[in-house]
Amino acid sequence: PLDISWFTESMRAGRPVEILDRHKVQEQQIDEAEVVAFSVPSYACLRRTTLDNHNPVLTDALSLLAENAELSDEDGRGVAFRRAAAVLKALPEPVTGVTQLRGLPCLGGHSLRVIRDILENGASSEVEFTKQSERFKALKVLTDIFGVGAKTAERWIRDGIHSLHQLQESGQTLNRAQQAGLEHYDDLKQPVTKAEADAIGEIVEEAVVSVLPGAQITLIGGFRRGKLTGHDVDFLITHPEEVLSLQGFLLYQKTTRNSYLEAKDGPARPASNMDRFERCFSIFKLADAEKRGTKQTENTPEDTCRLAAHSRWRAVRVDLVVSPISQFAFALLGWTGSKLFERELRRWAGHEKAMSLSSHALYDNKQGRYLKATSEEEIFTYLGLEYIPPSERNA
Ligand code: DCT
Ligand code: MG
Repeated sequence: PLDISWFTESMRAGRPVEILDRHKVQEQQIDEAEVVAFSVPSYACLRRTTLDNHNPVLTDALSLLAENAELSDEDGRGVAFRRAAAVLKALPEPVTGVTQLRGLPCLGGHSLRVIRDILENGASSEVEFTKQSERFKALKVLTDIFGVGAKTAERWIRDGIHSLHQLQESGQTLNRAQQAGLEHYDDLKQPVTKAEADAIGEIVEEAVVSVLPGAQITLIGGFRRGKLTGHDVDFLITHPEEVLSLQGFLLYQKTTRNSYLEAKDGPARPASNMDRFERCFSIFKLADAEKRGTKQTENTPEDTCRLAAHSRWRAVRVDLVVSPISQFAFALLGWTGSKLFERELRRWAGHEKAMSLSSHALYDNKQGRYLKATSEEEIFTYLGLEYIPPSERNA
């Protein structure tokens, strides 16, 4: 009989991928000796996914279809493509034929068709068609505006607006976020570098600590997972209620209050999708590197005008999340990402452990109580998972 202990062992250990090497296969005299098979656990939170992706062409194609589905209000299809892409990201080497994918989880007929198309013809007709489609291009351009979601873009497209120029000419009323988004469109489309993230981190830290001595500022999101660029910079600030004194640095800000009350709220899963942190989506004004050399102090309105007129700076999306100390570990785990890794953690908690995990707390449905944690490691332990460091959460 086929010895699969290597597989069950790695499943138990939560180890990602075990490659069935050719020699082992030949020893076992399996017919498909030429096929290198992969195996991957189906929950992304059982896998270690680094940034070292061996199948970028395939994962880019599936991610594009995921994005198109998400922009078209087809979240189910979006998640299916995201899961398929994430499985390929976890493979230890490039896929060369679809037979290698036999038995892998999360690869439905649709995703397999796309993969086969690319492996056999060099491209997927569906992906190429989507990329060229006027609708997809318009959805992309419009949702790239800070403050514009899929629903708004959809409405504008129905009104015949497909480009920024048409939007500006249309006389549509834009809210403050969208006005700022349009104004800084080109800047915000430029990826943010780690150096820029660090520079912003220093400014945020100084501002926060001056108001809240002892506050903790942690870089979260993609940069915490080791990414070198991002679409924004995400920070977790551990302190309950104070308003940040970043006037002069923020070109746009919108804060939401933390309305989470453990005692009153019952299970951790919030009623709406929106996490109930005090949160500030902002557009940050970051001076060019040479300007940053000198210590930045708070800008007066005159400074801001002068800076705008004479010196060079760029706008950067900055997402500030504030959490009370008691929720720190949950916020850290919940905001480090990737989005799919987070989704899979919550699915694992709910389906396999009868627990509700959010960015605020972990609730054990069987015991009927909240489980306290002060570190991410403790939360993984409660969930019966091997600890996965941020750099391996890039599902
Ligand atoms: N997050 C999540 N679910 C969402 C949105 C966000 O779990 N619907 C979490 C996971 C990542 C973190 O918040 C920050 O979000 P983004 O900045 O959108 O993601 P990112 O991984 O930091 O990507 P990028 O590097 O492009 O900023
Ligand atoms: Mg981010």
